Amino acid sequence: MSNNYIKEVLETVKKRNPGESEFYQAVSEIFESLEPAIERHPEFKEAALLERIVEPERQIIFRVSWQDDKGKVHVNRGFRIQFNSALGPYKGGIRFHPSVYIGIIKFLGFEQIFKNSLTGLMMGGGKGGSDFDPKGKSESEIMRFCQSFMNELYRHIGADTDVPAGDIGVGGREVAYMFGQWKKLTKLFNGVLTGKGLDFGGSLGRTEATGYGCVYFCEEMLKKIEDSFDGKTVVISGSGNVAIYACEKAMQLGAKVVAMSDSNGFIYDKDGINLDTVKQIKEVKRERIKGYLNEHKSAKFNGKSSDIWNIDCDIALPCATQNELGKEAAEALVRNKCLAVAEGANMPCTPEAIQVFLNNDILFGPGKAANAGGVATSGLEMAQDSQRLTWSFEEVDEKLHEIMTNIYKTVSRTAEEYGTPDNFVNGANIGGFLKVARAMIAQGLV
Ligand code: NDP
Ligand code: 2IT
Repeated sequence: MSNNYIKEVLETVKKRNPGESEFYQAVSEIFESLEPAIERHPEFKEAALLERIVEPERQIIFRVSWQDDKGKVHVNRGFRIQFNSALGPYKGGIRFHPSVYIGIIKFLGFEQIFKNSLTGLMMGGGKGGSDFDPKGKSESEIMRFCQSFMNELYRHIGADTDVPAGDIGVGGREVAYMFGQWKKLTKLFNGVLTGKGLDFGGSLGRTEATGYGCVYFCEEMLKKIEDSFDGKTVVISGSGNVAIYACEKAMQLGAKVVAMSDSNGFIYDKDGINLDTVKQIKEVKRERIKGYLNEHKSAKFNGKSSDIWNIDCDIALPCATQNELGKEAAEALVRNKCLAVAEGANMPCTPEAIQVFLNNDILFGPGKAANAGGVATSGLEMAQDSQRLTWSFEEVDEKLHEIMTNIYKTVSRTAEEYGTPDNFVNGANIGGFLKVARAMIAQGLV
């Protein structure tokens, strides 16, 4: 990168946010793409747009005290980063995972700005979470934690200001507990959270949306090489919300999914994974993926999650967590003649891995485009809540499909317009950025 303005702002980001490696990684990835856009639009530099966009509008960090079933008191840290509201109310999920700290929430919030922009809906970027570890907690401990978390969060959010949803460790169960507490504290029954239960303002299709959307995006990429999911072998990391529904849609389109994982390892079933078993283990029993072998004796288990990428496949969908797919894994995929990689997770591929894909002409769909289906459908849930109406599954799924196709078109067109055809990383970063930048300039210095 040769642009001095971009370099200087990046240097400042490093200095002002020490120790926040994931945030710095997310900013540098986007900045690397922005060079042609910054050069074509001198007004961005004049408006100090990059300096402004990397600084969250508001950062909230709070104490969450809660009691376990034995009466012992625990203290966790809660976060909500209200990053950018140029395009609409702050919007983005909440993550409960012991690794959570400010650097992770800021990386996720930053990505969310551009992802939400790409959906074409009216949503700004935000993210929240806690270093609370839901693993091994009882149902009532989860409920009490969610209530304590909302006891502080409620004063910062609102259906027209900031609308949280799920992410790692936060699904329908946690969203419902948080919604209950929101209602208790504010008396408001509205669309303040998305991913709610279908009986109380949730949208059909939201559960499936991120995984389905990722496959729809990948399908569009495959059309470029006149190919499809039909008959393909697919490897998917993770076995949570995104992974399960990416698997479901890939299978519906005629693919065979042979491997899935969790943080303890991966399963390989050469005949194709039985998704009902995975759903039973993960959605109902909340157990480890290794349990798959109890019902499918011919399947194999490997205790090293990252080795999943050594499996021969045509399509790889990383759907677990950030930086789970590095350079060596990318080289293994290239050796095995993988055709396409679409990121269901946020930033799962390291910059070195992405470079390997781009250098080897592997179709690569970056997360902020490929996994935007989840937040897009959250946007559709907000629309239904505002209307006090619910749409059918087919209607929501059709809109999701259309949004993913449009994102692909934007990303692909922008990549071309800015001189790097088929580089969907540049296409997504520039495509998402331009709209936010224009809106920020139009709205003045506020
Ligand atoms: P879940 O909590 O439902 O599932 C996460 C899955 O990833 C679990 O199988 C988990 O395993 C696995 N995982 C987590 N950390 C690791 C690790 N270090 N190594 C291997 N596996 C790991 O979360 P989601 O499915 O909702 O989220 C997955 C990814 O998708 C995240 O990056 C999230 O930010 C992103 N995303 C989610 C959206 C959504 O709508 N939910 C929307 C867009 C992106 P284990 O149980 O062992 O921890
Ligand atoms: O990363 C993401 O886009 C999400 N976790 C979903 C956010 C949302 O508001 O639905």
